[in-house]
Amino acid sequence: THKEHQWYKEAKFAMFIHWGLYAQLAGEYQGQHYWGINEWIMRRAKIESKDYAKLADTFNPVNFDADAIAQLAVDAGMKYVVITAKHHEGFALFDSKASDFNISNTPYKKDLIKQLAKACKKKGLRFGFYYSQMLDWSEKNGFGNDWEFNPDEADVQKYMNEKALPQVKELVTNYGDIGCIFFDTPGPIKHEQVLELKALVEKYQPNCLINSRIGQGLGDFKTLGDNEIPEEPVDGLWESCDTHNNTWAYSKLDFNWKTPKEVAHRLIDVISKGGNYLFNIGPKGDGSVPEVSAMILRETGTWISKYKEA
Ligand code: JFZ
Repeated sequence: THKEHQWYKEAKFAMFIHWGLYAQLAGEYQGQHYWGINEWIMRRAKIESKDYAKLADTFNPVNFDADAIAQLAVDAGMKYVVITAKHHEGFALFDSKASDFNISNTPYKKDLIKQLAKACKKKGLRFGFYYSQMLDWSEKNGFGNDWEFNPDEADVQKYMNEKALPQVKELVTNYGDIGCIFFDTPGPIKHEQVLELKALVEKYQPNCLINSRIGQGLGDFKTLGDNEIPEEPVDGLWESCDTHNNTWAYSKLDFNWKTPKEVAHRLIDVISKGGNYLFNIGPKGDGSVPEVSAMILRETGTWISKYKEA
């Protein structure tokens, strides 16, 4: 199937947003700080799902401002936004009928994906989402929680049928046009299951571009390894995804921010090889964007607009 993809080729620069219950922990659990990727804190601290689920009771990101985030993407010169609709923790940032472990069952209640999809549309940005279609540490039939469940007993097909497929269907039918989907870590999903997932997306969103991490070589564009910039140009549609510091999720202690110059250089490097640069922000537990991320993105936007005028 030929998909309309000129917008993607021309986009060059995009915003990745890693946000979930983990942002409240900000890299710390029971007094211990975990350096590195903090969206993995549930696994690194081996938190049992019933304890981790308590984070939903305190989730109330009153400082989340979808319009401000969309405007920040526009100011930075970005053309699309991809947000984690459900990461490996299993919590859905959208109102899902397929699993109660979602944002409507928190003090915040509101559907965050709906707000952001609307704000992006209003500002002329394409909207996409990240979805962890197999790794799910809150489900015994999901994959990856070997500190609480027995991996040999995981019924992968049951997980797909009861959570992943229904949630992806909700995401591709309830939030308007979806420009792209960033699936992640296909793991042991079989060929026919990947075909089923791809067919579901394309039934409702025929032009939605799907990344290579759907698995089995069935993606429309290639997602390189995290923070990977290729040595040589890469053929076809592709994307490099980059953290701003050392973690996708917010960390209260990781100050190793890339400078505007580093961001601009990595952006130009990726563009020169024909790809898109998907640059990440990790909002705090209260929904606000770390001040340094916002400042550096605005600086990068200023740099790009000067470069374009030159
Ligand atoms: C995955 C996630 O585990 C991580 O939390 C983050 O969301 C990142 C964007 O994606 O991590 C990966 C997945 C695949 C590769 C590297 C990191 N890879 O194929 O090199």
